[in-house]
Amino acid sequence: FFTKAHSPFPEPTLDEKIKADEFLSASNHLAQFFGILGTIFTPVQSDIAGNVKKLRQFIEENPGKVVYVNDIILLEAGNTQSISIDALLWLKRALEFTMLFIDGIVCDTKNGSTNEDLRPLCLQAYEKTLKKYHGWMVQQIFNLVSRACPSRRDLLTSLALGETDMESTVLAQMEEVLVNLKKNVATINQLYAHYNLDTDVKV
Ligand code: EIS
Repeated sequence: FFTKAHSPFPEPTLDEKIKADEFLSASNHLAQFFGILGTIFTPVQSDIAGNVKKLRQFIEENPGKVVYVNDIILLEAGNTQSISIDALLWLKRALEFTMLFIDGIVCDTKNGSTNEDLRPLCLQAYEKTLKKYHGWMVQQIFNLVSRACPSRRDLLTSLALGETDMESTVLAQMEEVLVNLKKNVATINQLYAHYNLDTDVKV
């Protein structure tokens, strides 16, 4: 699932710009990660795909103006009700959650502290990222849904798309994806901080 052939996250340019098209394709691909986790997670996949769709729409409506994700912010920073700024913010948060969850799996493997039960990593990632933006109701839903988190073994098998004996390959691919994913998230965080666009309004 995490192979190179599947739209990788772009390496930011030297002046920290992120190619919009590649970023959105990679985000859409990563959204499918939740479909792989199980059908109960399809709403998550749809939420992320919805963010990507809104951003693609914005790019279409501004022909020739958006090459980089940064351009979306530059064009919309003054608009207090920008759909695109909201969509990118939620997309970034979902990516950040996914990134920490995957990072947890990779780190535990390296430290020799693997656990078949991935729910603790899922909850840790949640607490560091999405929780503060979720009201009571959504937190309860998350808590419920997180119980359906697959075991480490099942997850790695699903990510190998049915092939056997792929565990170390899949883990190496996860680690590879994390490199640019982390850079992309960091760059978007800097942009939101710089233009003071982050909000802690809860859903
Ligand atoms: C954002 O979603 C949109 O993304 C954004 C805009 O519409 C904005 C509104 O200001 O909201 O509510 C979403 C949030 N997204 C905010 C949560 C979606 C997750 C799906 C929740 C599951 C629903 C199940 C329904 C069941 C109903 C039962 C009812 C019983 C009575 C391994 C475990 C992993 C678990 C989950 C990981 C979560 C990832 C991330 C989601 C991001 C999020 O928090 S916009 O859209 O701007 O494009 O218009």
